[in-house]
Amino acid sequence: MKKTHQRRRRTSTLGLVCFAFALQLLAVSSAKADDGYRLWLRYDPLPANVSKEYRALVTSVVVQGQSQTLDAVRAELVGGLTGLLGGAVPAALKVERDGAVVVGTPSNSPLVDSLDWGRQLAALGPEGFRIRSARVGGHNVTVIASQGEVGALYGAFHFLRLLQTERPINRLDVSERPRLQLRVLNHWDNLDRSVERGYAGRSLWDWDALPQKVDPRLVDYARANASIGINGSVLNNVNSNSKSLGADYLQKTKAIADTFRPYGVRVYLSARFSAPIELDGLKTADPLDPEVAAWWKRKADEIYKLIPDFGGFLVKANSEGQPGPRTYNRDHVDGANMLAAALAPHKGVVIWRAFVYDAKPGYDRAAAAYEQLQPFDGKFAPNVLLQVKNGAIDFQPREPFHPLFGAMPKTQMMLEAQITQEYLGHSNHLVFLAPMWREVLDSDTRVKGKGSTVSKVLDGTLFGQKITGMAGVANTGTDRNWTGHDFGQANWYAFGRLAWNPDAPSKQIADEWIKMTLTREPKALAVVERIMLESRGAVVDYMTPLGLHHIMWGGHHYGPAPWENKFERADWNPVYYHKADAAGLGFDRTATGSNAVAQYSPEVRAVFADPSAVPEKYLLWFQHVPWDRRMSSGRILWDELALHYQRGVDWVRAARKDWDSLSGVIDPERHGAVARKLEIQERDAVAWRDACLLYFQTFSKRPLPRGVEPARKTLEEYKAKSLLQIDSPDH
Ligand code: GCW
Repeated sequence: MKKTHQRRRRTSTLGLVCFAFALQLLAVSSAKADDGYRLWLRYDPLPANVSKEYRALVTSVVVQGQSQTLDAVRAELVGGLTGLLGGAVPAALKVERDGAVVVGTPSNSPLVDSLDWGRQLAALGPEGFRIRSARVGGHNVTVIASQGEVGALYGAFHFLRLLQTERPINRLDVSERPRLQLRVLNHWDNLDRSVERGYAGRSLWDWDALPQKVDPRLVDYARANASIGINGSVLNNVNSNSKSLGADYLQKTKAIADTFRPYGVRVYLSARFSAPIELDGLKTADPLDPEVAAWWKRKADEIYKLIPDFGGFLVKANSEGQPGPRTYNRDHVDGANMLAAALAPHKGVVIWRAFVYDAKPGYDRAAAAYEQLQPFDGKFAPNVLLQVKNGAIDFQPREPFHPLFGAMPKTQMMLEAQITQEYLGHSNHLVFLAPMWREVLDSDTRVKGKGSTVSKVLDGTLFGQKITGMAGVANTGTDRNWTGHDFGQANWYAFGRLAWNPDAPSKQIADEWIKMTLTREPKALAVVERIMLESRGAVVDYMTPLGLHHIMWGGHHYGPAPWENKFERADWNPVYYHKADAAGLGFDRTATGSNAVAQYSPEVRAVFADPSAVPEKYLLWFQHVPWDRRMSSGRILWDELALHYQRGVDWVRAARKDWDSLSGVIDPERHGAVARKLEIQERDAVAWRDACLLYFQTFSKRPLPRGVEPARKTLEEYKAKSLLQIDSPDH
């Protein structure tokens, strides 16, 4: 009896010691833990030797003038610099010593005005800025100046980025202006706070609590956007509910717009074409009906009374069941121009989506948007932009550039990129999307000779369009780290940087983001950068190599299902896209097939249609080729395909090892979270390889080449459950 008691006492002492130790551990690790909320605006202290140098150059923040935007500039700089330099950098009213950071516009800052930079600043526009090391009042200072307050804010973020990325700031002479005007996030957020294709929690907009209560998080959302130059946000899903345009919801939207305004983020709404019927009982939404046009005019007036800087309407018309002008036997121009007329007096724009395709038997979906819209070139009103997805199908891991780019020289065209990873492993896969967007932006349409790149179509260099822009379907939600996967933040960041400068290199974007967000330790930086830059190629390898596309599972598009053929619409089924048969694989879009290649300029068409010239990365997108077609490696198609899948799997395994090696460098919370996601990514990559190869093998009837691992499960097993139905730590 006594013995037992003693033993128990000993155990409990041991227990206490363990508990204390655990507490200590927790204290140590939680000091370093990071939940990712701060994104790339962390402002943790720089290494002592670095901050010492900066300290001499940065001693105070002088923002003259008063406005919400200027308050934001002051707060960001004081907070950011104080954090980075590990000691107070106070706000001051005037330049009292060396190291002042003077920020403002000529009209709100006498100091900036005294520099006489009016001409240069005018050339950079209200969103552009100039940062220069200068002498003011006998002191060495840094001046951040712009014609507009938002430009000054952008300049402040740029300056902070220089410090965050440890760049020299002693002899600054920077001039920047955004290359595209509308740099807009598209939120596919529904009014019930679900997010279509959202994988990071719920919608950030709490419609029930609005307008009385505005979540303070929305300020951080706006700050984050401003820090990368995003200046617009379409709040609601393009599959839209007319309620968003009702009087009560407009009050809520106004509250959001008021919150975003100091940060230069303008609010837009997706407009449901049938809203006049649904909200006010009109008999029709026919765009040529005068009552309908008058209704939209009144609606626009109502909106601008509440939100004077409202951006405009985004419209998904006559696509996937959405109403539109064609419902009334009118065309896209009738619809877009009617809305444009309502917005024009207020300087608003209509962003008309080009994602349109019909359910016609035997046609090629990839050719549909061009067929429907290209004939309208030159017919759209001056305040209409056509928003075109990067490729002709739908945000696949790889698509050749959309044939509409370059094909409508008299139409203002925006690019629609998808930041959220609908087809790229949701928020489970680490995929850095900048290289994918670069591929499209750098694609040469050849319409005006060599060098007629998509980025030149977009920024107006090629055709001189007046309004330019780029949209990104957002990946944000209420998850503490905003994007579900910590690396999803990098895609939000990359979108902003590319919309600002469509020629920005992926490596530079990755480098900035890593330094600001994860680590500046050189070895770790190099490892993470390599993982990021390779990741998109890897996802293409293990999902859809050599031009395959749209072979994802069901409606959720997660995981492989190349066998799927159950949707009543042919073009929603994977078998429609890969066309595997005993003879070979791939969609024939040449003259012997759908001839969609004809939509490209003659030079591009000649390449895509030529079996010996088409880049192998697009081979199965454009051509149906035999299983034993010789590839540039000397291998036959089947072997090459199998080896690509294997290479994708191998990459994920290597990335996991590399990531594990960083465990001491990156805070444990984010390191652990990413490691768990990479585990899922490996599981998924294996499933993709196995399921696709097992299935395609039923046609190719060939053995797996050497170096490709045998499948883990049978084809039947892979067909039985989607990856979303299989338990995994996080999904
Ligand atoms: O990518 C597809 C998605 C739909 C989306 C549609 C579109 C908003 O599967 O969820 O709807 O495209 O872009 O309109």
